[in-house]
Amino acid sequence: MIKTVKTTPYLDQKMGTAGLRKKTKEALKPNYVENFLQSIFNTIQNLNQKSFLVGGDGRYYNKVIIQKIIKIAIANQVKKLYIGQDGLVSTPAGSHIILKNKLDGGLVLTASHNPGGIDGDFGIKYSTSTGGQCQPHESAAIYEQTKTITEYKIADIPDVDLSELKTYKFENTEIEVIDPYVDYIEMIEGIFDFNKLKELLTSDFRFVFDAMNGVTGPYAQKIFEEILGAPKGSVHNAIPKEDFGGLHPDPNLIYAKHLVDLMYSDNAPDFAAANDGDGDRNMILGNHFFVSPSDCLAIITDNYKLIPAYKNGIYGVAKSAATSMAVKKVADNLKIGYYEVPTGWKYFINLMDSNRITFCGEESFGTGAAHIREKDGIWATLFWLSIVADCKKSVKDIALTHWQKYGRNYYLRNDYEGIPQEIADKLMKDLEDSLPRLTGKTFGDYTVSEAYPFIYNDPVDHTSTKNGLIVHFTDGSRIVYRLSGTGTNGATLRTYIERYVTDKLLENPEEMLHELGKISREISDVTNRTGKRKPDIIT
Ligand code: VG1
Ligand code: CO
Repeated sequence: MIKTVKTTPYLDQKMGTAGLRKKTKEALKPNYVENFLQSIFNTIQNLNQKSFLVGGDGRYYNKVIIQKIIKIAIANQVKKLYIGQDGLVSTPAGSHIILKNKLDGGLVLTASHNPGGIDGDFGIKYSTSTGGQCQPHESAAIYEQTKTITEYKIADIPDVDLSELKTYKFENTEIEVIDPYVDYIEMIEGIFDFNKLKELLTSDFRFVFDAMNGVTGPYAQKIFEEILGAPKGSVHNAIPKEDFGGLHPDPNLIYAKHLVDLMYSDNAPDFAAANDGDGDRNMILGNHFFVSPSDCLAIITDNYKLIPAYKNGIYGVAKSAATSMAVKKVADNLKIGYYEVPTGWKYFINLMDSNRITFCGEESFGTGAAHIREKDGIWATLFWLSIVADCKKSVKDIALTHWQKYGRNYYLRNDYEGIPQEIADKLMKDLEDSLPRLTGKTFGDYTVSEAYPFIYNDPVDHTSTKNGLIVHFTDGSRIVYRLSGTGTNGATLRTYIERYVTDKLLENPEEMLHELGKISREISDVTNRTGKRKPDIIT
């Protein structure tokens, strides 16, 4: 019943910012997924005592991969798999299930905000018992396995039915099909004041949640419509689809344009939120208003007292280096700890586990807290609704009041996509080498105060990680450069640009950052090297 299959390594199975992420067609190659899974199991001791969560965002090919996971886990004598019904589990719910049941880890099958389908992307996020994705040294060990693998083990059994909540036993492995919603909902109900939220959502307040045909649809319908009483149909694109209904399930101004258009129309609702494919990202919109993710983190932090779970105080707050400095102003004012980490949620985990932070966020539409070890789109939505319910102001007025108190960090991310890897690597290397010569240099109205590669020393395990190059200007403006670790098509250069002002609070960010955008190109020499005169995507 257990077979050992000979295989040869693929040499491209290094995990990026959030797990393994590739074109779906890569995953379809013979033994591609099998190699990766066996490589993970090869790095774990005593598998017969280990239990894992399995599920995903419902994208194309997940169902096939889940059956492979089951069979390879059985052959490797894993003690138990908890599998979300129909193969579904959101990234935040998965984190909670691992923590609640004290599991040894989990495999969440998602390429997150990347498109799905045969021509889209697939991905595997591998989490450990922390409830969050594995640390860099763990992914490095797995990568070593993938480079030398010669065989994998697989059980020869028929596919397991995942449509019913049932428990199976094969050899020494138990397979339990679990409800992927109930535990998460119970947990989230313990954080917020659901009575207050219900009052808001059953009033004439007009609310839309867009699940972008990803996995949060059923979670959102249960929470916002069934429990909190929002009108039926408030959750849009609510049914998880293998190709996300053709949507690019990335909740930003470009890929959620349909929602943005609605919120900027004459008939705009009061509030809208969108989530990405696996439910960890969020975008918050008000009537004719967009909340930038960096501001989202700052405003949430400033309002922590409104939420029952945090009213007695919070530990510090952390952001990725690329995220704007807005939250630092709040942290300084509240006199709480403040940390800056490399891009990727895994860097927040040690800070949460050591009670250094409660909230954290990234500019890439990620906000979250220490209730789990992943970012959480529904949590962010409920937090914003709680702020609205309490201060009875529009989303726009909430942001404006915040900027009047703290000033505004105008912020944009410019992405240059599909650059040949060697060109991108050379650009970054040359840019890094040029940083010492930048200090004191003037570009138009802006003078560089310091420029350096961002190096992070984790306060818990003291390993240094290099991620991104930072250029500071004397007026508080910043430009951060880094290469994406989630792209599946050549390299993507991300340029993060911000400018701090205390007046001119309601201007157009593209206008406010126009000159700095040009300076960012001058410094990186991107146009010369790639032929690109402007970014492919601005968010
Ligand atoms: C991007 C974002 C990063 C985020 C990561 C995973 O990574 O910039 O902030 O943590 O995606 O997001 P990169 O390396 O392409 O810049 V998701 O929603 O996978 O979990
Ligand atoms: Co995601």
